[in-house]
Amino acid sequence: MQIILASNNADKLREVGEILAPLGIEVISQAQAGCRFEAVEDGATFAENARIKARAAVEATGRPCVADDSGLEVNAMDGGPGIYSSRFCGDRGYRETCREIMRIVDADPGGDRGARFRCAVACCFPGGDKIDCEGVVEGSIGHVYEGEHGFGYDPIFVPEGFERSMACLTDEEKNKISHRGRAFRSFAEKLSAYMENKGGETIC
Ligand code: ITT
Repeated sequence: MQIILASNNADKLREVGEILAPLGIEVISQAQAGCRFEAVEDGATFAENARIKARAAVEATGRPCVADDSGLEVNAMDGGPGIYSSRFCGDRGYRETCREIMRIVDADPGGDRGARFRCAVACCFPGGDKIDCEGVVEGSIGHVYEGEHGFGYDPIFVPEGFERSMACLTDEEKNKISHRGRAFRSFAEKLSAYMENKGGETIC
């Protein structure tokens, strides 16, 4: 089975491909499906933004599409940057943005370093059906910027039960515990139940 990921983020595409491949689902990007566009993510939640991206891709391709809206929630930033994770970085790059988050958290020595990555997945079908899932990984903001794997905020996020940042994990290790891994494995289960209900017809 093949499904379109409504994303322009090559790192996400790689991770989602690796998560879903063992479950028999091949992921292609909206660009590979022949459309290049950026949906306006003006929702108030991760779930709303994921839905906006998936719907826009369904309208452009006429095929079922899945989208991921994700980000980092930092307790010392009242849950920010949250849905603004990408915009908070802007053009300055993730190394500088990560350092800014560390400065904010370090400003209160002994304060709350808690944080989490959240990922909302929305799959939309041309007929109007939808599947929604969410995955979370709890952790904390590290004291150092470290690691070469992953992307975005991984170098400053230390998952619960680990000593080092998410960027020190290989893709395979990250996918086992990550917000995205959890959300897309749950999506794969719901998709398979949905297809059984539809009588096993090929929908993707
Ligand atoms: P698309 O909307 O095209 O999918 P995007 O990068 O803009 O790509 P989001 O709107 O979901 O995606 O923004 C999520 C941002 O949150 C992303 O750019 C990263 O900076 C950060 N983020 C999400 N998942 C992450 C992960 O697994 N590791 C590190 N940072 C992550």
